[in-house]
Amino acid sequence: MMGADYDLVVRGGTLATAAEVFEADIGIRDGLIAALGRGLGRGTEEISAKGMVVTPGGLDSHCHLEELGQDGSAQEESFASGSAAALAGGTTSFLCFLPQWKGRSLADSAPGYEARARASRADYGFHQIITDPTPEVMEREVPALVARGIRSLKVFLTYDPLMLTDRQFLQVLAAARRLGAFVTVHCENYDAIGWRIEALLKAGLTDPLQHAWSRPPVVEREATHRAIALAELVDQPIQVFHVSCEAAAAEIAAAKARGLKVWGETCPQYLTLSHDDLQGPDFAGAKAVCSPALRERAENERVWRRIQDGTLDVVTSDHCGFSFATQKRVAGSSAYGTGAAAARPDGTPMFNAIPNGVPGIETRLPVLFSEGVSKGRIDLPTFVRLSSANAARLFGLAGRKGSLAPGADADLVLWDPDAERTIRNAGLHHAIDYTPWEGMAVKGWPEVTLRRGEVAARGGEVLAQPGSGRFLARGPYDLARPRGVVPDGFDAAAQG
Ligand code: DUC
Ligand code: ZN
Ligand code: ZN
Repeated sequence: MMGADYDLVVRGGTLATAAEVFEADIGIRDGLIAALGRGLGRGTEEISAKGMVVTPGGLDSHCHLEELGQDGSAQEESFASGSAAALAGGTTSFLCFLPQWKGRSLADSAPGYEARARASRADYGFHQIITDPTPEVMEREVPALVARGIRSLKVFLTYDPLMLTDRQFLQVLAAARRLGAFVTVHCENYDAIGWRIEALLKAGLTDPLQHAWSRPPVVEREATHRAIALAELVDQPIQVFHVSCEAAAAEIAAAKARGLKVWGETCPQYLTLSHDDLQGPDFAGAKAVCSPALRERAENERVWRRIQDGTLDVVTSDHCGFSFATQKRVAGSSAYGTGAAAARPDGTPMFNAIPNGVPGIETRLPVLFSEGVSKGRIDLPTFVRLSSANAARLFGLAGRKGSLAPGADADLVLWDPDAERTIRNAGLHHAIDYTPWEGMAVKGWPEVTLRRGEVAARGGEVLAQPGSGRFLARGPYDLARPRGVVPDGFDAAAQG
């Protein structure tokens, strides 16, 4: 008897790529997609995808897992738990963050972090956060990192322990340009936030809702405008992270219209949650404190429109989990906050000392599929671009991730487009004690997730073992190259 043609055939699904939707089988060999077509030959194993939509596995290019604080302590969400949640939610790879702390080298800022990441069940890579761009860091450590395939830098324009001045930001942009690295930016105006916080506290306004009042859209718009202008000055491609509002998105749209290499990211929280979620009994609003802050309800639809018109290219989770019982209710328990450990008489933190972040690595794609595809706001190719394909292009993983073409990693998700579920924290795999989407009804569910040709999750059960994820080293790629347009023809970045 003849041997099988493939290790695995996923048969009879409706395939969705970044460009089109069509019926085909997928033949998989050695963890890679080997062939697409109707009536493919036999596989040693076969999975029926009849009635299912098959997309590339999700690439979550922005999440915080087991991140190390200044004191070396790690975030509660481990690589093992966070990656289990990712796979159950249809995400097969992610990019997370190596921190740097001011006054320290990169090597001293995150000892052992890469070893911790080896426990991941999903494929993973890193962005390097830069908070202190000394010549030693930028001229010795960052080039070595880039050579090892860590080819993107993240900078913050706010948060005391993290923020860069404009001059430092320019230095990072210039170094990235010389190295062919990509830069991602958290855009909020540090001084404006500090000034508003002081005034709110003086007025005795300390509830979680005032987190949003302390950093309204204009604060994000200003920093987005500034980040884009400085990137234009240096001629360095950037992505603006977690766009929460029309005002900031409009800055990105204007930059794109002028031909700049500027891309935008948003997250499900800015598409579905609002000021309403920052209020509620028993300090529940703290669960939805993240930065940029949630906006008024009407803003959700404006952000959807910026997805529809192509301004926003990627939807990530910005998963940054702090359990309600142990962290959200504990003042100043993370660098992602803007206050000292200031507590109110009942022991809950002032709004500015609540750790910023929401957990969403598992719910990212079900929420996007349901609110986007099932409700008719986006089509399937747009879903694929937002959930994996565009991130793969932006971060040097095109051809490997976010693609259903032969030669790509066989990372696939089989969606039941008609499945109706209710999101419950009890059913999620992350380590956090709540989800901001508790009780949300969704239509469309990732029933089976394949990672490099293996069933990694099925029906809510995670099968991939800790340590089975692979590090994604990223080489040079065109999208990260500058345009070659500098003011007066003088390339300041090239001077070192
Ligand atoms: N915003 C968050 O809400 N959490 C992590 C970091 C960030 O920028
Ligand atoms: Zn950020
Ligand atoms: Zn983040």
